[in-house]
Amino acid sequence: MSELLTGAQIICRTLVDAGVEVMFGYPGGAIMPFYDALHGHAGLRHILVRHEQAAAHAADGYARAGQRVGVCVATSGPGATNLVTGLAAAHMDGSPVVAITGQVGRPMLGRDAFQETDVVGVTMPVTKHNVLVRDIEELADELRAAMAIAMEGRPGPVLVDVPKDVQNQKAEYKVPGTGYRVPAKTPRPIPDSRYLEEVAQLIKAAERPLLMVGRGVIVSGAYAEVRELAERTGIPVITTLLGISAFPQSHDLHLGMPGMHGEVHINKAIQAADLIIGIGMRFDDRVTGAIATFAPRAQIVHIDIDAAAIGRNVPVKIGIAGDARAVLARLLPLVAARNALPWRAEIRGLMRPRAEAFAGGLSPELILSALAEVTGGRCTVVSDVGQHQMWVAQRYPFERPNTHITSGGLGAMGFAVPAAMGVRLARPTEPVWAISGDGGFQMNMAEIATMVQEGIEVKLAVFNNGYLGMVRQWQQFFHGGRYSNTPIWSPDYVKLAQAYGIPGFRVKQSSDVEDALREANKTPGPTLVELVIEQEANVFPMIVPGGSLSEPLEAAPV
Ligand SMILES: Cc1ncc(C[n+]2csc(CCOP(=O)(O)OP(=O)(O)O)c2C)c(N)n1
Repeated sequence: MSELLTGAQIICRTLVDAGVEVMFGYPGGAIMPFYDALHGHAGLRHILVRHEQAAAHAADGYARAGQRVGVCVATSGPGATNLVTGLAAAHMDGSPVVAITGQVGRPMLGRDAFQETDVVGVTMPVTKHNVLVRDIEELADELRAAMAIAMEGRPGPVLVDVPKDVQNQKAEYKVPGTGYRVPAKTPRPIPDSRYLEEVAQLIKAAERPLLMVGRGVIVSGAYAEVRELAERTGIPVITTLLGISAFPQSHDLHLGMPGMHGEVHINKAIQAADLIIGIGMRFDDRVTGAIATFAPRAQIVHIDIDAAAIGRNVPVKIGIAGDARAVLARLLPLVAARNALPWRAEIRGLMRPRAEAFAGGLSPELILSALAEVTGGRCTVVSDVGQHQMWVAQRYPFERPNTHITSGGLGAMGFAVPAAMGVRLARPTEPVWAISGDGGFQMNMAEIATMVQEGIEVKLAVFNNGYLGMVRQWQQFFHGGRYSNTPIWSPDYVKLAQAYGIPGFRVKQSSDVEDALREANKTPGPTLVELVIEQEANVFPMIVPGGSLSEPLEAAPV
């Protein structure tokens, strides 16, 4: 069965047929035929953002929360280049985003035409795959391939660039199955059982073993398998920044986050461990600190779907390239029950009271426990980048899978507000809180207008310390206290909320935190809470950049 459609209509049909329901975008000259085809199109909801960066982050949030492809759309030139940060964030964190960009017509390509940018060239390093579609006959298949590639293996962003004249051209729309070219898939090798046996032996023999889990566990849905492995062996579980919520925080075996802002006993445990099993994580520098001194006594087993990640940063004893859930399902029958009670007691002995950097005012501890209280833990927290992000990661009690979303790899300030819109659209019945600093919030706060126009109920919390806090902390510690360009002025956030027609609350006293968060949580529609926190509070503990996990700072250096 076939029918004659324009390229623009083919894009719409292909998206609908692939099950896409929502997309985030911004129109412009080179993508106008697509927007025309979208007009009144049943089944495709388009969210008009205020900046294309927000479209990419929102698609990313939607993809992470919904575990499906998130779609964003932009025009050529500035529209497409505005997507780049969002694509890079999705690329670093393995999120399946498909970007569709308009391009100047084919006869204009390479002529410095108005709003012509080689977006395939620009986005090459920040996408898994990208393509300029020159032939209308290939348009539907390229889009289908884009969606498959985005989801396949380690998920990631794919960009499809469509010249305006291709959008206007007519061709037969072939439904999948007629001429549909299945995208080339990398075959997933089944791990050799010899290696799995060896891993089981290492687990049996280890005296100080640790599990270190990352976002790969969330992507593959390996919660039950990780939990079974931990409970059967008594091995404590460390969750990386992106692995937070892959394992319940309150579980006896849960330790917390490692690395630059990991608790002292967690990093010391890593340094004392004789076996580390990393699952769905990358051993990136924020986790390892100085590689030369990382886990000096440990043999490392690394399980990750991305073969290129294995052995890239740390030498491994055994590397298994595969889906976390599939590998663990094959490993579990080989693993004998054991416990690690002496080791766990040793780790408990390394624990120490948290260095509380708050002389007065609102503490993040108080704010985050109040948030968990008022939401009954039934909420997804999307954090931005900076000190508040680390406080959320260290202190919010994440119990349910995949309820913590942040830009970990790229660390893109401005992520939280738009990403939270995508999360909310993927989880329309769950409270979604975007937690930002006053710096990151101001980067994409224009998206409040999108929320109002589209009725997207995101709850906004701004930790206002009057500084680009994390950079100020580094200046205090490592640059002689010279606060170069880190004091940052904010508008009156309550008035800002009013200007957008949403309720706004300002909290300065601890006694008001819970009431304000409760009110904001239960008031329908988007709401904003400004939390005025101590200006020069610091995140502790801290490993000096490039330093060893064995040498945490627990107070500002003098
Ligand atoms: C787009 C972008 N620009 C710059 C940075 C560098 N950076 C990392 S944290 C930070 C400060 C964040 O300040 P704020 O949003 O107020 O949060 P806080 O650290 O105070 O909680 C900066 C500038 C970044 N991560 N992303």
